[in-house]
Amino acid sequence: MIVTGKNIKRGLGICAVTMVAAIAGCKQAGSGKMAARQDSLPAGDTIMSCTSNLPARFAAAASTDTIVASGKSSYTGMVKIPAGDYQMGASDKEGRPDEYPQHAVHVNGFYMDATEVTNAQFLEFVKATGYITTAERTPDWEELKKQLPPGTPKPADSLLVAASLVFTPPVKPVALNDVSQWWQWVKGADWKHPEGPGSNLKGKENYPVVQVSWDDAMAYAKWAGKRLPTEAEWEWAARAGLTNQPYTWGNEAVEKGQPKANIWQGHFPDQNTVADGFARVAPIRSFAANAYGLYDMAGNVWEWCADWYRSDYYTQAASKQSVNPIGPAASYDPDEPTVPKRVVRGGSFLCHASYCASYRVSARMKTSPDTGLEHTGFRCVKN
Ligand SMILES: [Ca+2]
Repeated sequence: MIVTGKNIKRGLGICAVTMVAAIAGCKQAGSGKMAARQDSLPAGDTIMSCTSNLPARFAAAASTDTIVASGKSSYTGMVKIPAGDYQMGASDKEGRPDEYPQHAVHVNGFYMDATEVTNAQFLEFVKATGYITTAERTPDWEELKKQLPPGTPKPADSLLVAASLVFTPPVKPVALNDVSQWWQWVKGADWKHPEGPGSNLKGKENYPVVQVSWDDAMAYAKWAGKRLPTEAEWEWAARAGLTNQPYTWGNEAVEKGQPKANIWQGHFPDQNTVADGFARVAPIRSFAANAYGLYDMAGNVWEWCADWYRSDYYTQAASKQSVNPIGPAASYDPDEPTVPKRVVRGGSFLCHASYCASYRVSARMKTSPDTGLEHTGFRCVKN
């Protein structure tokens, strides 16, 4: 049975008090196969957006105010991305509605980290600054309720704890409109314990740091003397000089030939054949770089961008010349209007063709800036 939005909420009880954060790996209603599924549902049933019905995400506010640039900023590990003009957005019919219309963008040249920021790099930052990430802080209800619809009751104290979202695959097929079937709010999950308190970073120095919020990524970037890429820079870099190709490597289907990226193979989210060698996060540089020398611009972990997310931003952007666009002035996600969100790009190890094709260069997703997830990290850029 397809679970409706109504009984999902009932089933989750207090855990659905907030439905903050975004999940990667989702096909929004209104496009592709999800639209087809929607059409086949009995009247009254609704495919919910991938950003709804996530287990409670009670984040604490972080601040970068106390972070000071290390003064050791370098271009080591970065590659030069040339200036150029391109058509931003989906050029084919595979995109979600927010990838249209394609529109002309000019981007100045910049440097970009060749890889996602690693646990070793993030550790260096934490050691130097004493920074405590969002997921390690106890949430403040007074702050939290500002993001929630008016009248939302205070959740149980047992839920207002330092925690983060961990991928917890179900043992059998589940309705793909209910991300709470594979995401769990886990006390003690944070960047040092990405899969929960029983996990650690031993041997994972060269893995991308995950369970970091947008605020955490901004703090790191400030310390490193860098910044987060704009969404336009990110897509330009992912396209790597190719024109209107769907993937960072060109147009060959993702599952054809040699593994091209760390994604999901098999049946999502209950069966992963691990044909690409990785069930969860993979070490950086495990797959071929794109033509600019950038690794993992598709799959592995989602990457935070600087921009606010607006579902209709491309409609606005198409009406004027876009030179080094920095995104909309404010966020608006019609799926969760009370929750401001930032853009994430690139897809993750949870992306699968049947459900999410966010390893496509134009795919956009949105996540509230205080959210940490096991499949979300970042890389930096520098002028
Ligand atoms: Ca994989």
